[in-house]
Amino acid sequence: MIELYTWATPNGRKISIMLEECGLPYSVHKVDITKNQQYTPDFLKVSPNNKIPGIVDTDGPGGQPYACFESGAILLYLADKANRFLPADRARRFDAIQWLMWQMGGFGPMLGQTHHFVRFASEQVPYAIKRFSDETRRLYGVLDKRLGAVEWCGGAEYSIADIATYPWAARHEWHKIDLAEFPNVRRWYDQMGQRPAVKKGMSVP
Ligand SMILES: N[C@@H](CCC(=O)N[C@@H](CS)C(=O)NCC(=O)O)C(=O)O
Repeated sequence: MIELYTWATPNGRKISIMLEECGLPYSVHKVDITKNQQYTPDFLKVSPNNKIPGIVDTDGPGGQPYACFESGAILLYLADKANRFLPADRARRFDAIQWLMWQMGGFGPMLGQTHHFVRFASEQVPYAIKRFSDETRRLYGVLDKRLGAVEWCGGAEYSIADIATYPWAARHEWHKIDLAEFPNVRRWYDQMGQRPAVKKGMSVP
């Protein structure tokens, strides 16, 4: 059983989508980050960086419970456990891992900063809004080029790179991106949205 500690955010939903795709049994523990529940001592044992998502696999390596934090590491852990959504071929596997890292390092943190300065900041900071909005748009351009060349983010196969990227693209209205300007992203986004596991995972918690 996977104990999933999560909230209704893109990073949390990566993991619920993955668990649905893999058909792994899991139970959901809500960590309300608007009420600072990410700082409770019990949650910090799972995720010492006080951020969701985190998991505990009650049947981890050696049959022992195993805790894991950082959504990219959790996706790799679950892909390894289920032997799914990461190609066996080494070149293809590392293609998928590269795009997973691209999401973790760029198409996530930068979009998150755009959300902060466009939607939540207590004061208008035009420099920051421009900096992060420009970077968001640049990243959509990179993704659009990639998806014009291959079907899925990682290459020919659906992988954890797609699962990591989709919940962030699903917030395109928050970062004021019109998908009509990125037709290859639009094609991929619609394909992703039709997958039953994606639909289910996006509604957790
Ligand atoms: N790099 C981390 C980022 C996780 C993250 O930013 N989580 C946010 C919600 S999407 C959070 O828990 N924020 C609470 C806080 O910053 O206190 C990952 O991918 O798991």
